[in-house]
Amino acid sequence: LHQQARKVGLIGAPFAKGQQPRSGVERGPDLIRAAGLLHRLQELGEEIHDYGNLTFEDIAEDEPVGGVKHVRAVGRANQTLSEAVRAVKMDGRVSVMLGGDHSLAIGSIHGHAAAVGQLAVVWVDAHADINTPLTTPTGNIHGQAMSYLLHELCSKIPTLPNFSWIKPCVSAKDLVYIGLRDLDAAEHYILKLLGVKVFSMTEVDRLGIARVMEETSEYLCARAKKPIHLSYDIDAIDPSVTPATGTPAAGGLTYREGVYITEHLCQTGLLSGVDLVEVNPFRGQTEHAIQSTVSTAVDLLLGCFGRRREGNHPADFILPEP
Ligand code: HAR
Ligand code: MN
Ligand code: MN
Repeated sequence: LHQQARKVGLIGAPFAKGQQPRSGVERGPDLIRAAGLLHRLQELGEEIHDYGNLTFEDIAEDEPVGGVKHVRAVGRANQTLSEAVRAVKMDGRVSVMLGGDHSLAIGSIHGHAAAVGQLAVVWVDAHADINTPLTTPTGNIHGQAMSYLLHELCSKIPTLPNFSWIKPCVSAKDLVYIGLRDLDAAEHYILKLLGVKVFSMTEVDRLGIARVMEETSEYLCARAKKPIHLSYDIDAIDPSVTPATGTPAAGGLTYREGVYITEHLCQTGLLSGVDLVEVNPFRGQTEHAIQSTVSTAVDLLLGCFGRRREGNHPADFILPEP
């Protein structure tokens, strides 16, 4: 019943330049820590090391490139993050990256793959974040992260300053999306073109989350059991539960569906890297709205590391005798 203790490495990435102006999402890592994440992971028996927050270089001249914003800063920040995640993986730990905005998935997934080789990626999000720099309607790189990582899209990606270190490292067949409900036409076209496995909110409604997760793990493990990278955007959850995020989208996952995803992936024993991104306290209207968002983020992470709603107990639990 009790999961084997894992070694976990926590990286804070207080970075906001993948997402328009500087606007609060850089507070995510400290807020999630302040909600007791480390202590609660330790209670689950995990051996956790906090590598602290990364510091990111300020780049003075960072004019948009073909409409894409903060290209140089995002490129450099993700290079730093990629190295940090790679080091955590080399230490034999499951990497946990607290964002920051979702552009950070570029570095997190890149560094994970650099350490362990081929990955399966489970991307839980209202959005597909697969615009290319040439299709982006906003210029925000958090809406493009996956496009830089896929082998199948590399011919569609122009040369960008500070992006030359990126090597595409994920195959379209090793990617599963869950929770989608707000896509641009180009994104929808790309997903169909590449035949990416998608469980949009429609499939969650039709199949139920248990079947979605069974099909996800069957699909990803059909060929080989690759280590799983879970990239969890808090906006996948319904904004009634997690309102403090930059681009909320109605009709999201319930708290229970959101947690079920993490419980299921934990039980595969293949979870090797996790991102928890887009928690933005400045977007919460009330203190309660912020707390609900942050505590949900913590519960999602706990689900990844063995917390069960049925309860848990340590492997060496001894019942006291009178
Ligand atoms: N699709 C839009 C874009 O490319 C919006 C992206 C949304 N923001 C996110 N991503 N939080 O998950 O800009
Ligand atoms: Mn996202
Ligand atoms: Mn999103």
